[in-house]
Amino acid sequence: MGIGSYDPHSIEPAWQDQWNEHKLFLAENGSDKPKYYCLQMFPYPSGKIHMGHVRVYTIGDVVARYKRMQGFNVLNPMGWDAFGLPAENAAIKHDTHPADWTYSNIDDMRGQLKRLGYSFDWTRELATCHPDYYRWEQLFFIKFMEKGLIYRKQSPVNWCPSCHTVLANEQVEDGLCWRCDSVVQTRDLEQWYLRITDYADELLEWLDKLPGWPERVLTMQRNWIGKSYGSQLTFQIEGGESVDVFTTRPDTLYGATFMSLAAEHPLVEKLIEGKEQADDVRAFVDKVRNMERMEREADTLEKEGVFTGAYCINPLSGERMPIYVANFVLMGYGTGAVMAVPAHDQRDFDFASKYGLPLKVVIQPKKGDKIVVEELTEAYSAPGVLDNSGQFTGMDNEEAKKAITDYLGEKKLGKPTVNYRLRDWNVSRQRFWGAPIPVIYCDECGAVPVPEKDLPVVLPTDLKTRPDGRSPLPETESFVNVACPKCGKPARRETDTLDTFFESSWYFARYTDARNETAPFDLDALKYWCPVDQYIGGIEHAILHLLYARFFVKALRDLGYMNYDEPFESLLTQGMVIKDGSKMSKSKGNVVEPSEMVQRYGADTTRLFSLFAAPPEKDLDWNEKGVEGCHRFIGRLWRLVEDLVDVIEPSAACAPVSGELSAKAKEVRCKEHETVRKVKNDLERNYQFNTAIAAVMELVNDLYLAKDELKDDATGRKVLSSAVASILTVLSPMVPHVCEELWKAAGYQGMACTQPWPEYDEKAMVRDEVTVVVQVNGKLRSRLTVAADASKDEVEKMALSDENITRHTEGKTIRKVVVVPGKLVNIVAN
Ligand code: ANZ
Ligand code: ZN
Repeated sequence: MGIGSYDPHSIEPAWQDQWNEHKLFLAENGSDKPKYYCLQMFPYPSGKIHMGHVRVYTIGDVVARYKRMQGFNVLNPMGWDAFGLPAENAAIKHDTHPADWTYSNIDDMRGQLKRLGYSFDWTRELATCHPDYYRWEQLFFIKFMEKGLIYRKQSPVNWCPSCHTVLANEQVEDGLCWRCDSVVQTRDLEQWYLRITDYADELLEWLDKLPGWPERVLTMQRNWIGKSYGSQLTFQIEGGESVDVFTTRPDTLYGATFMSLAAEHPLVEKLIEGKEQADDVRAFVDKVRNMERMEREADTLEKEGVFTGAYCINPLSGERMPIYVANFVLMGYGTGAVMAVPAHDQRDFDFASKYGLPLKVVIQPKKGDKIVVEELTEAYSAPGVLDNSGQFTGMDNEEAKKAITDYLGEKKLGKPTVNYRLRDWNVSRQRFWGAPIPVIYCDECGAVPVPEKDLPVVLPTDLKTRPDGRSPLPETESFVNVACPKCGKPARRETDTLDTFFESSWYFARYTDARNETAPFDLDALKYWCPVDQYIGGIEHAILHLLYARFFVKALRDLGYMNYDEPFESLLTQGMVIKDGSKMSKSKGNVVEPSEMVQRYGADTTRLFSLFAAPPEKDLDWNEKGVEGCHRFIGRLWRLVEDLVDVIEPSAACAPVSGELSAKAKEVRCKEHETVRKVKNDLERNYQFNTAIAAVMELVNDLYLAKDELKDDATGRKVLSSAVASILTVLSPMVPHVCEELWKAAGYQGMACTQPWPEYDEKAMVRDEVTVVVQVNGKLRSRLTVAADASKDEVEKMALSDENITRHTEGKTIRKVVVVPGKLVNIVAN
């Protein structure tokens, strides 16, 4: 009797309907089972899912299904990161509203994800562009405002000319816009900032308590926060003023021979007033300020500067130090002023060499020859002992850092400080398709938050985008003109919208209680589900989204909305999908469409390939042969079960087998349990799906070889029945549809995906016989089958009398025999 041929297009939708009808993937808020929250980064609804999506959602789906089979109450939700620029651009092109484009894309993509058989709880679906979602972050915004966590400031910001909007520092990558790769410019604008720097220390400290995160991501976050211990020192300027510097090397103070200021430093104008250098300095300042940010921050920047005509005094040596404006000093770091120590800092060395400024060696190596200024070819930046440093001469330089800072501290000229690279998060965007910032400007009352009862501030749904790409909001009188909530006088609504990263900073919390209409989420629901146990997404968010989300959880915790510290317990960053050596992208023309794959091979093959072709954290190299191989394997599995349906005893599924087993049956039984163990170990060890799948493939092969012999006796049939059931259960999270179909065809009880995860039995894995390889002079010459408990002597004797071996040792003297029990015999003969 046959079970028909393998047709993914008929069985896949049918099983998806079945799972749906049985509500198998609905997560319950509260249950006796332990909870497991599996989350994958939600997609931007661009219209089509791509292979990167397939990869991450397949990985997530296997985790979710595996955990369900292990008895967890699993939350595996899906939603849409739905605000953002592409919708606006598409709307401009098609002369529609971004909402139409977005919602229709969401419908398409939901269908595509469903076709792949992912086990999402669709009842919790959310779209961040919906007022039911963003109203809550407008509430967070005004609460942040009340707490002083949000403020408005005029300052130089990153401006993307093609996106017509400002960008956060995290959204500028090597000087380019993260979204469109345009060169980012600097503009002076008044913007809203979130005080993420208030949490710099906590964000840093918690990185040590996230063992489930990849080291690489932890390091990137540490570097981004960039905590740096140093001192702030004060230098008197001749003529009255003073200037503070931030230095990590106060021990080198005696060697400071000049001072470098940032072009934007507020003292510059005062210092040059009435001086002959004034015009040159102003010209230089203009030039530097107009430089592209990328150019200015590049390591390769040619160091340049100009003398201001002013001097300050070295507080220890008493020497006069000329004050320069230098292009490599940034206003946004430390104090925007640097004490230049050319003998011990390479940038200062380059600068001093160029302008003929004096060098003074104040640190000497602990061992070896003394350094002399005349012979220096580069700065000496290693540790050492102080030299030429008055009372501090001879002191270890690490000790001197504290000693010099303390000494100046007594004169109120220095103090230890900590500096961070992290800047506050600019959250306002000059875009239309985003959540309106809930603020009203009144001439009398200033920036007034929209009262809670008036939320949400709904983004108008009847506006047209502008052909020039600018937001239509500022000109929309009906949106802009409102009464001031405080004094009632005519006022104007804020027309900037929120950075879309605002939405993705808390969506994981909304999923726990996605239909709540009176609160962002219920605290009990949050307490039950959070933190996310396993988060999966791309490495490109190593800083951006992952840093913002961590900050939100802490800030909302301090506002009483949340009750835990870190959003994501474990993080898996999957590699890219590449083809012909580069990342799949439209511009490279190397895109493989998931929908075409599904049409050709079905969802199971598509899923299997994306799991099998590479371990999850590595890049996955697309190749058609690999896909075909996966498809063939599924066909092979199908035919194996087809061949066995008549002999399978459903009650023997994953059960102990009693009675005497033949040697072959024992071997298969052993292999079955070894495979179950290996799959579990591979999944537990960083989700190594590829090796787990390879192990199952081997077992399928073994069954092909053994089945005809085993079919013939009762215990043999039980062994076969158990092995097939084990294969279908462990593969079910990966290729769920075909496993379900074969499970049913074989007559096993229930559904494959609701089976408990199979246990392995150590006793079943004890082998009677093992294969030992025999080498002569390092070359493999024979294989022996020996009893598993054979002694070393017995194995040695067998090896030496083996025909294949005697042929290679004939006429030679055996010099040495090494026996590794259960594995190998090595014979040295010459
Ligand atoms: C004197 C000195 C001597 C320095 C020496 C270094 C070595 P990190 O470690 O990144 O915190 N610096 C301070 N503010 C700066 C700014 N706004 N733009 C450019 N450079 C700035 O770097 C701190 C060091 O970078 C500071 O310590 C300062 O130079 C420089 F042998 O002071 B140092
Ligand atoms: Zn841009």
